[in-house]
Amino acid sequence: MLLAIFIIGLAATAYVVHAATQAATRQALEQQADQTLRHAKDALIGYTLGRTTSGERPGNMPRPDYFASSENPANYDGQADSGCLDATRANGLPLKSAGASMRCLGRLPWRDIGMLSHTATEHDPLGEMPWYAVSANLVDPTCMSVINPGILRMTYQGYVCEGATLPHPWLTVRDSRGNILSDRVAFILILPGKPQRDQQRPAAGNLAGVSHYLDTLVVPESCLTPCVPGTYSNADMDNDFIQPGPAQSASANDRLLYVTIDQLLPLLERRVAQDVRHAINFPNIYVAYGFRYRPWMVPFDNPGLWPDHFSWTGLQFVAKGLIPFRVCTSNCADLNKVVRPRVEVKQQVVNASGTLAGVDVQQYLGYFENLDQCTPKSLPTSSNNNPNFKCTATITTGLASGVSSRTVNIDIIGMQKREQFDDATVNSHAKRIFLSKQGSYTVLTVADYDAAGTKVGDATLGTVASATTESMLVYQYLYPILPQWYLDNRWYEYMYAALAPAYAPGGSMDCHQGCLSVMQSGNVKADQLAVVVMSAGVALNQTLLQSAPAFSASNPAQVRNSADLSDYFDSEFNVTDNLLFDYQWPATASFNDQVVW
Ligand SMILES: [Ca+2]
Ligand SMILES: [Ca+2]
Ligand SMILES: [Ca+2]
Ligand SMILES: [Ca+2]
Repeated sequence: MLLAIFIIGLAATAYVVHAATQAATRQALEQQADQTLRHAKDALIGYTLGRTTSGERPGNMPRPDYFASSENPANYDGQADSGCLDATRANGLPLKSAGASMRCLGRLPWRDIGMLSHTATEHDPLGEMPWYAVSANLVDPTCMSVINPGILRMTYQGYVCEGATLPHPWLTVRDSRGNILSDRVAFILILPGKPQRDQQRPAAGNLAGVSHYLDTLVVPESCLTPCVPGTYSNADMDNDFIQPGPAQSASANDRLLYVTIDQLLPLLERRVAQDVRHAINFPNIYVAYGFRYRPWMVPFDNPGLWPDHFSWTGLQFVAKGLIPFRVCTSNCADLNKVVRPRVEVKQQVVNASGTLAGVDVQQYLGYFENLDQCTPKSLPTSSNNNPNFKCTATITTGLASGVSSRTVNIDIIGMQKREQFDDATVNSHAKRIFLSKQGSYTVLTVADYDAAGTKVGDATLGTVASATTESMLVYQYLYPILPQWYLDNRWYEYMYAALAPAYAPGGSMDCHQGCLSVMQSGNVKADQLAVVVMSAGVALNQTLLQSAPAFSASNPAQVRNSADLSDYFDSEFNVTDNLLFDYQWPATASFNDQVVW
């Protein structure tokens, strides 16, 4: 009897231990699955925020990877394929890259998004590699030609390209009883899990399509309310997805993680604001030229009139306002060079001796231009001063026999400056300063030295004879450089910047003269700032400045485009003329200004 009780007790303990082990194993697998999904989500967001190479833009999402006949051979290689599924065809193939029936649902292009640690095989029998559904709005730049916060107020009313409405719907995700969790989903990651019912995933030959990974779920008429009875499939290309519950895992085991466009867009907006801040701060790299102050902004105007209205700004500059910019698509590093001397000598008097006799001394003028080794002794800031430019270099290769080093100096003193401004247009927002020769000056000296340091030859390009054109040209770009996608996607309609008095052109760079501060919930979050960039976010129904009951979705507080700052920014600090700015993250229904510094 005792023995029997002991055995029963042992069996019961074993059962409890077994059940506990099973539960722990299941929990560990679920945690692993969620980690895979989160990892994929982070990689996807990082990828889309970083799409800045030529022809791309932040916000474009990758297309999925299919077992597609357009590839040779068809494969699941982790790379995006040339289009998306076609909902008008039974298996969705062949792929299409435009049109109303485009459905972007396939295997995660893990290789493209840099998720290199993944080990799932191409046929993935255990369903460890996420599938990926993305709204066609984010993979169709021809139709969705602009991605900026304005798309959050656009609705889908049928397939229209480049209109005032969305070309494609956002995706819908439902809970296990068919209730809509969100119908504004940008993308979904779906871990398929092991095969269900008659799903088959052969290792060779024709690898299986979406219906062998993603499941169908029936929500019965007898479902617990609130619920929406029906048959839901994650494989049927209807932009509508369902998350099976734990109780349904015997028939449907897909595991979903989704990101709405309302979550994705603020990340994108913050990234762009950071790019703008970086562009405004370009003088930072010219500290050696004494050029640390930041460029002026231009007066706030109706941003919807930009960029055509850019020229209206003429030469008006202010410390707070819209951001004048210059678009650059290639060789961008060359555009904001503060000083770029180009010496154009019409006649020269060369006196050369020793090893330099007979050498074409004038070639060194071009040498300095290429190496950009000129340093101004005084940076021109007014129209009548006389800046002095000086360049020095030592050359140790390609020299004559017996010469160990050759020093080259350009020293031009007493240049007379006159300014000329380019017309401000979309493609050229530059200030140029021309320096004209006046009189005769020492321009170039060259000297050769042997190994012992003894001078063995020298040359002087002693004077610049009278010439009718400028003999020296200095480019001094004042506008931040921003990429083509910034212009094309009209981000300038959202961006606004403030410049601390201490860092405005000519400022002391001493915060006693006035710097900027960012506040969070009444406390200082950051101070002593030279520049603050704000992005307005999408127009809100109510703001901290304009709240209920006067304002609502049908009578929104903010209407764009507008010449009124309170149609863009949402708090007292952010619209008034002071040195303080309000920051909140994440955004709320009444405050969505993004502030970066
Ligand atoms: Ca493929
Ligand atoms: Ca599944
Ligand atoms: Ca569906
Ligand atoms: Ca706002």
